[in-house]
Amino acid sequence: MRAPGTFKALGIGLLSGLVAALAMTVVMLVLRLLAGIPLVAELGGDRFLPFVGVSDFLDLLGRFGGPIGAKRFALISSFEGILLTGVLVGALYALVAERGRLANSRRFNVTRRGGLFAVVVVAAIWVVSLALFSGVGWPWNVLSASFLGLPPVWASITTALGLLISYASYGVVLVATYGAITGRRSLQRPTPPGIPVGRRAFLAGGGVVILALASDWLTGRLVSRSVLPYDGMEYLGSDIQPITPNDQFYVVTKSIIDPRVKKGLWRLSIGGMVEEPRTYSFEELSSLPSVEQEMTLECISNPIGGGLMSNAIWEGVRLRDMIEAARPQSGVEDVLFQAADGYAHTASPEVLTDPNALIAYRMNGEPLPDRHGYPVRALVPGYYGEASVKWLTRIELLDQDTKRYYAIQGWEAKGVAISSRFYAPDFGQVTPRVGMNIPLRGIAFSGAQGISMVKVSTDGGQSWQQAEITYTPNSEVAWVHWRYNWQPGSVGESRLIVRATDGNGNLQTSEGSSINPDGATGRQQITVNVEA
Ligand SMILES: Nc1nc2c(c(=O)[nH]1)N[C@H]1C(S)=C(S)[C@@H](COP(=O)(O)O)O[C@H]1N2
Ligand SMILES: [Mo]
Repeated sequence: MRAPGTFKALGIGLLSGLVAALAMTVVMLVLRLLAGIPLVAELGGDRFLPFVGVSDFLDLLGRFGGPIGAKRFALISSFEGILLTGVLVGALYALVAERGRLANSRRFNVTRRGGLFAVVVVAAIWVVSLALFSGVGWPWNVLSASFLGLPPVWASITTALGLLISYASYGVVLVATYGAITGRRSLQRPTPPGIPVGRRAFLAGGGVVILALASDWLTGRLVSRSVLPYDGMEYLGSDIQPITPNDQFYVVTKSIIDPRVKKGLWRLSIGGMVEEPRTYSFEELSSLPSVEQEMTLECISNPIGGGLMSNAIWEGVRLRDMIEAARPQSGVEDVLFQAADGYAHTASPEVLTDPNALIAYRMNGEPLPDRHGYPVRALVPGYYGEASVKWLTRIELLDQDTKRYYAIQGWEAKGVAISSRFYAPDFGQVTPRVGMNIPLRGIAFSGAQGISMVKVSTDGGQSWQQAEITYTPNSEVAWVHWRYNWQPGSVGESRLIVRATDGNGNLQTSEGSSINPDGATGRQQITVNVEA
């Protein structure tokens, strides 16, 4: 008997749910674009990706053809998930609202039961979100990300508020749309007065189209700011410069859309086990005595011969000086670097006294580019790039060993493996011939120990000749460039290998291991065919 009305109500509920979910999507996108409030996809990634082990993580990326495909999928599927949930909740709302309407019909467009249901659902989803994304019951808080660079406490508050506003916009639009379509009367009455339900539903369909277009446009704006065009960009080719130009410096980011920090809102705080916690504005930080220092960064996922390695001259304040000013307590076991994008990494306490550890704000004479951590990043020598936290907002001294993000996944080498590679010539362009003079060029890097020697073999490792160091950096924490003039003596296959020795006399290992999980080791080998 009630079936016809119930079906109609369900249909209107689904439609209203769709309108409301699209409206919420628009609100979320606007909050992300204008206020830097993380999207649910970003919060979810920060919360759960650290718990995916290195192998599963690499499998996952592989399934989407790499990080870029995976990030695009995450963004799109999260919005699909939101729409689906919104539509289903809309149907539930219809069922609840209609029951109330039968009990006390004809009073308002919103039945008391329906209104209560909407409030409870919005509140429940908000509370669940806060429980999931806050630090309550979790080792850390992911609400503290702010893509405008707000300090972590303010970021947590704005993210929590942003979620509430988003969810509330869903609730309000759902109730309003449902009420507007159904009108005052029970759906079981054959002809309610005013505009017929069908026509009102048609108008709501128009709302769907407009909101879908709006969210599509906003998504486009967001995607145009996303990391998709540059994530994982390598510095490769046969023309590797001693100092990598900023726009060619390799890039790795965990984010889908990197921060665009507003310098005026940004602060750097130093806290935890210190006598005098400090907070610096950008002006305060940049008025402290600064140093220029050359340093090479290499990603832990750089394979042998890969281009996830670059070198720059950085300017900034020594971490040591900033920590001294905050007067560290004794018993510090770990140092946490926390960032605006929700990323964090730790380094052991030696970093606090390392003269080469820098809080940097300039890169090759320019302000840090956005994608390299504007306005301020950490540079932690001797570690892979993951420790050099970009968009730095907080440094915390801790009394126990702690892991975050990539380290929880398992990417946690204690030191950088000694590495060397060839970059020239490009054997796709140059055919080696007997008697020709072929300058072999490359780089070598050891993390924090410098490079004392590079040797090259052109016979698959049977004999080794010393290469000439053609570029020596002004610090121990940057790469060298080398050259070896090769004159092929005979026709046929030649296997070229390079190996480096660090400043402490340690030889680059010949033992090959993949990047998973401690970074690649081994020696690059290139097989070329010598012609007559
Ligand atoms: N805030 C933040 N810092 C970060 C990352 C990140 O995703 N977010 N990625 C890390 C990783 S894995 C690497 S290899 C380096 C890369 O620095 P670059 O992009 O400036 O070359 O930044 C590190 N710092
Ligand atoms: Mo990395």
